[in-house]
Amino acid sequence: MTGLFITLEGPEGAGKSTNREYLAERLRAEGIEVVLTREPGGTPLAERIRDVLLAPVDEVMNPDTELLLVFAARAQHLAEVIRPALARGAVVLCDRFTDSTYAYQGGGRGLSLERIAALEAFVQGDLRPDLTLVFDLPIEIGMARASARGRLDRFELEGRVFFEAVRNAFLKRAAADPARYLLVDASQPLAQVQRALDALMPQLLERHRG
Ligand code: Z5A
Repeated sequence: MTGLFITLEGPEGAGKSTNREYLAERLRAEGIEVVLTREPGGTPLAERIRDVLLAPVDEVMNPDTELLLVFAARAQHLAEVIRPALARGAVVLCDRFTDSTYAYQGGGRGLSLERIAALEAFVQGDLRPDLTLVFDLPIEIGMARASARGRLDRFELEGRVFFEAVRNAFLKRAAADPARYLLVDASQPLAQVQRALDALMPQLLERHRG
C-alpha cells in the first residue's frame, strides 16, 4: 500500500469541503486510513496563520506577505500532517493546496509564477499531489453559495475580475496536465457531482494498492 495525496481545488463555493467528506466516507468504507485536512491550516500553528490570512483588517496586506504566509503555513502542514500521513500509507484529502497559490496569488494578485514555483520547490521539494480534482463553476454561482453563509472573509471581499482570474488560472493548470488533474463540473446538482466521484473510486483504490 502506498500513500496517496489528493487535493481538491476550485473557486469558493464549488463544493470542495462537501465532496471531500463524501470521498472520505467512500474510501473509509474500503478500510483505508483517510486524513482530511485543509489549507491554509491543518495544524494548530498553520490554523493561526490561516486566521491572519482570512481576517479582514484595515491594513492592506502586501501580496508578498500573503504569499509567504501561505507557504509558511504549508511548511508546517507538510511537516506535521501530510508527510507523516503519506509515509504511513494513508490517503490524504486536502482542501486546497499549491494550485490555490498559483490561482489566487498568481492569477488573482498577479504575482510572478516563477517566484511561486521557487517557493514551491523550496517548501515541498519533489512532493506534488498525485491527483488534483478541480471543481469548476461560474463565479456567480460560487459567490452566491459562499455569501449565503454570512460574513465574508478577506478573499471573498474581492471583486469579479479577481475571481475570473482565479478561475482561469485553475482551468489553465488543469488543461496543461490532464494526467494529474480531473476537472469536475461543480455547477451540476450534488448527486451528479458525486456520481463523477464514484466513477473515480476504482482508479483510486488501484493506485492506493500500488
Ligand atoms: N488561499 C490562497 O489565497 N492561497 C492558497 O494557497 C490557499 C488558499 C491554500 C480560504 O479557502 C481562502 O484561502 C480561499 C483562497 C485562499 N479564499 N477564498 N475565498 P477556503 O477553502 O476556506 O474558502 P472557500 O473556498 O471559500 O470554501 P468554501 O466556500 O467552503 O467552498 P467549498 O468548500 O468549495 O464549498 P462547500 O463548503 O462544500 O459548499 C458551499 C455550499 O454549497 C454548501 O452550502 C454546500 O451544501 C453547497 N453545495 C456544494 N455543492 C453543491 C452542488 N453541486 N449544488 C448545490 N449546492 C452545492
